Amino acid sequence: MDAPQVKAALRELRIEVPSWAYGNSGTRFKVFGQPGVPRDPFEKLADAAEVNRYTGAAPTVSLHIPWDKVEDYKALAAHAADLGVGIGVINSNTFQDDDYMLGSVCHPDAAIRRKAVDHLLECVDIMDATGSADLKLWFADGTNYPGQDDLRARQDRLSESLAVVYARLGEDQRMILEYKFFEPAFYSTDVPDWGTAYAHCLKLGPKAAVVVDTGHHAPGTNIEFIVAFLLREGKLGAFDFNSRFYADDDLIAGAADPFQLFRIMHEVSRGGGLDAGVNFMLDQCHNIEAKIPGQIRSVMNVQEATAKALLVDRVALAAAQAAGDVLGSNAVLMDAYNTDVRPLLAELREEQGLAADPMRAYAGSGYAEKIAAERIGGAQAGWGA
Ligand code: LRH
Ligand code: MN
Repeated sequence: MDAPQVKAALRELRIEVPSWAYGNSGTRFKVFGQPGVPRDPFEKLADAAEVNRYTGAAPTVSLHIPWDKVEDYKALAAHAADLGVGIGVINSNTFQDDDYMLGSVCHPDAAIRRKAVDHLLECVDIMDATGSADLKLWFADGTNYPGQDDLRARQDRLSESLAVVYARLGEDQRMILEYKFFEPAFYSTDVPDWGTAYAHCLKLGPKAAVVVDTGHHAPGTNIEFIVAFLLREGKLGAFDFNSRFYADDDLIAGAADPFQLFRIMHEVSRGGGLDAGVNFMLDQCHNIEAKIPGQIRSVMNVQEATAKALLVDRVALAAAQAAGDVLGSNAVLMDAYNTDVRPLLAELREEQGLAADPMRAYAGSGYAEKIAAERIGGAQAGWGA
């Protein structure tokens, strides 16, 4: 692709931002508050809209229920529209209720499983109200000690619960299933890896696909292989972009390993994933850094990784690969990766009527000072954990 073609593809790239990135977050050791943090979903949407204002590439916001519970979801969707954004994926939450200590949809007790399924069905009702297409399911379900529960029976319970929710989905709705290899469970997790998620999605049907969260893999996992495989099977539903040095650190996408993000976006673009209905989302926590700039930086990092991936000379790469030219084919990829795409992206932004440098433009907007002054009192939003 030449520069104009890369720009054309980048104009179509949409990165969904998570409402919870604008609230307080932290670790079991401490959750630090920050000035101006939103107190409700309406204020979260206002902050998310700032990310779209300066990047032009983040027009939807994913919600998390009940963190974003409101009386009137249509009013929330209308508020989003007034801000120039839309409500995206609806995330369920079956990991914070006291009843879910031994699991939710995999819990030994049928009444607890029913409660969890009812929450998932409520999330589909919310999708009907907000016009959202995707129900995102991540389950903390698992065990901490060998023998604590029957691993096979938990899969039976999971499969049964998912089938009930799948049957409720509307024509244009999907369920996207996210896996994670550990935490909060420390011995077994019921959806621990892409294979388990893929197998359940295959059994459910065409409206079920897999979510790849970059922080949910054992160290050393080749995530771009998983991406290539799921794309080939038409079962890559969405991404939760973030980065990590150790575990599910939920750091800024590309911050810890920009080369990995490039390799992932190379497999995405090579596999047709840029126009295959894959939902590109951020799933991050800005525990100590300013949240809106953190989100703007994250969108820019995904844009940069994608631009580099689109610059890969596919013809030269295919020829070198066919010739078994190990160093040659690797060099083709590294040439693209080592290309400074920031001038191209700055040019694209100016062509879109945006500031060339979104971080500088936001810093100069006075918005951070405005919300810090206005948002006095009330309870700052957070995970409520
Ligand atoms: C779980 C997870 C999931 C969300 C939560 C905010 O670790 O990645 O996607 O529900 O973070
Ligand atoms: Mn996630």
